[in-house]
Amino acid sequence: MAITNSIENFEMIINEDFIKKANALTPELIQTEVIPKQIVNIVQDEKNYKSVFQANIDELKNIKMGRNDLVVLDFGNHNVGYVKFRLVPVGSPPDAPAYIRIKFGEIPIEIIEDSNEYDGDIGKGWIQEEFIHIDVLPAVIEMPRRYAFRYMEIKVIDTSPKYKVVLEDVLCTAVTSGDISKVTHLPSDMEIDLVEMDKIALRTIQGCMQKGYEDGPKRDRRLWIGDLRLQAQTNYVTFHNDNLVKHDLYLYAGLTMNEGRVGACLFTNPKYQVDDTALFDYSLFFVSILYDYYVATKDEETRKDLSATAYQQIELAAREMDEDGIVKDKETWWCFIDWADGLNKQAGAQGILIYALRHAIKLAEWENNTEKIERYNKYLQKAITGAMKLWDAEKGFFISGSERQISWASQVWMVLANVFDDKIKNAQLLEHTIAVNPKIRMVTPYMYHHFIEALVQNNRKEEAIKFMRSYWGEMVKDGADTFWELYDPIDKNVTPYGSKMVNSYCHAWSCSPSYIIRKYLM
Ligand code: RAM
Repeated sequence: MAITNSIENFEMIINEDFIKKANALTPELIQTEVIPKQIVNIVQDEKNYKSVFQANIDELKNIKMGRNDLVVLDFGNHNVGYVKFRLVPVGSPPDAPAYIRIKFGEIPIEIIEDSNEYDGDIGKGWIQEEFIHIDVLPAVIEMPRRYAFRYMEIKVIDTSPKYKVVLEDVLCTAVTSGDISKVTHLPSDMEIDLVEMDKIALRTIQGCMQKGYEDGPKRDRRLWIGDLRLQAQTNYVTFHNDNLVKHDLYLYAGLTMNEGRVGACLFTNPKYQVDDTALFDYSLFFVSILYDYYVATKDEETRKDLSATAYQQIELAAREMDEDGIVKDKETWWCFIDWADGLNKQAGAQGILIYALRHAIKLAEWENNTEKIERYNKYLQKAITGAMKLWDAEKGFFISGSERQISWASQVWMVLANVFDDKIKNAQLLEHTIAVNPKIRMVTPYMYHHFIEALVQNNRKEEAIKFMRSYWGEMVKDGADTFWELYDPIDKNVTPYGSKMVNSYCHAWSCSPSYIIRKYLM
């Protein structure tokens, strides 16, 4: 499904002071030079595409390529950066341009997929593939974009019958604003598979740490606030780049849309621009991100600057409750929650409103704002009453929407919102969900993150670890170097975009194992 809905009569409201503060916080990127480690073949086994060793990288100089020859280079792990190489002719003087195709893949299958077959809903331009004519040889080719990849394939479409080409000096300048030296080592008694998951999660968030917290360095390469919340939480226990969170918070508050609503995502190039998409849950998460940021940093100035923006998100969301305190459902793509097909968002949205209200009350308490404390407590009581109207005591589940849908996501968010205010009941609901396994399941690591956190917070650590293993652990077994945007161990071809070719395989919201391990399991 493409994200197409825009808000009506969209306008952007700019707060220049906030933009100035964000600008001053824009990080310098750390650059690292990476060279390919080996030459590989991409092969298919029973269930997967994988790379197998073909030759040492030193062999590259001996590989003379003419029409339809190709070579796949393996950089050893996932990188985000700029690539250059030299193309040198061998044989007679080049009597025609060299014409080459270059593909970059985060995972092996991206090298195999044929972009001509792409028929997805979102822009084909996300596929990392370039066609280049080189008129004068030898030449240094500096690739035009920043790529996210482990594998690079160079295919010679043609040279001429009289000459071939050889590749030399292939180099990637990898970039990030995440300094790995700031991350502490896990205790030596941590189980080995959790250590491995943590390593992959760290690489995932590091790839997304650029001039802001991007959602994915391959796609969408922009700032999405739902992703930011998980990145920021993970950052506080790993990279400690709190200024990058602050930078993004000022940008979101500095570029709101109609009525001061925080947008779902932001563009930073060629200029700062809020997208014309608003999502109920994503706007509310501004409140929670500010709350988390203050808890982590005690930065009074930022809290004071940005609390008005947070309060406005509460006012806008509270309007969406009906007289019974239930968040009104809509037909449109009004709230995100998860990419699960057919998911009704009402109960999830109800939970998120309660979750954010609890944070807004804290923000109000920190500034002794009695008017706000009272007001938000009233909203909170109303929203909890509304939530309980969605409770189906007979079934033992929260229902959502006019069809009374029962999904995993609805239960998880009501638990995180602590509607019952009772850890035993919360845990029972989670266990009931696991036992019944409602057919509207979870398909993003983002939603799994919330499920795992709900388990840990309600004394179900062992269960949480078990699910981390059966989800992120499975991804590791399927060859993840960085964690993927979408993953369903039962349906490995899951994608909301009509084609897996544009799925992102290093995605911000998937970095949560490092957060869970470092916050709750140490
Ligand atoms: C997709 C991306 C992004 C997410 C939105 C809602 O476009 O995965 O990270 O936040 O959906």
